[in-house]
Amino acid sequence: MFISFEGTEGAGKTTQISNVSRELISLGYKVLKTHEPGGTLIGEEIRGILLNSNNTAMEPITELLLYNAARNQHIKEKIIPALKDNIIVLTDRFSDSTIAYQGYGRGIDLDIIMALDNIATMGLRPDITFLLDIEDIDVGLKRNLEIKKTDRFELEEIEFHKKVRAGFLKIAEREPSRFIILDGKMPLIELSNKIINIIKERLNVIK
Ligand code: T5A
Repeated sequence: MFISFEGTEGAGKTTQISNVSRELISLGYKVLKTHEPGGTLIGEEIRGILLNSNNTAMEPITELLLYNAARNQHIKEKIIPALKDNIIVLTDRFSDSTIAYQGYGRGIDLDIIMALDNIATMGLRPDITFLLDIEDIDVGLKRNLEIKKTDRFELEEIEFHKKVRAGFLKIAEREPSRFIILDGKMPLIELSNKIINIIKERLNVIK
């Protein structure tokens, strides 16, 4: 099973992936916890370029190509081999982030985004995508500020983040069978329990 977690900055994806992974491992499943951009040695180098707040001159198309380059490496080197081994893959972001950030956020034509996505992913799509949604963008940005996280995207204007959030909601609306939208402001444990129960149901382990 291939599961992605999406959302705007500081929505709680990393925290939820840790909790879910721990629970699934305790139930005897094999789990790969990974993230984008990154997840491979080459991908982590690309991540360094993408998130470096000094790279203010980066062109939107350069950014788009780098995310896709990292993703193709991630899929071939880690995700596909894990899925072939029956390992549950939990990824912190995947293609929907590119559609939301580079498409709806930066304004790159969605046809260009999807054409590149088909090349990079070879059509691979998550089985389930949890969208941790926070209506008030500031909540997530403040959470990240508190832990001193200020990369190139956290420094973007609030309007950019609002467009990204609206983009995620539009993507989710188009694919209701894949997306599960949850309130990212819910208490941590309550949110984890909800996510874990949904995954267990899909895995048919609830007796
Ligand atoms: N990007 C990425 C693109 O533009 N295009 C793409 O194609 C891709 C793949 C990646 C950046 O790249 C962009 C998007 C991103 O800007 P990143 O460092 O990987 O950057 O950062 P994010 O994925 O955005 O992750 P964040 O670190 O911003 O947030 P998370 O993982 O959503 O949040 P998390 O779990 O680290 O939590 C943040 C803080 O909030 C607290 C946590 O304890 C932590 O302190 N918290 C909660 N507090 C209260 N209640 C809850 N429910 C909480 N959940 C978490």
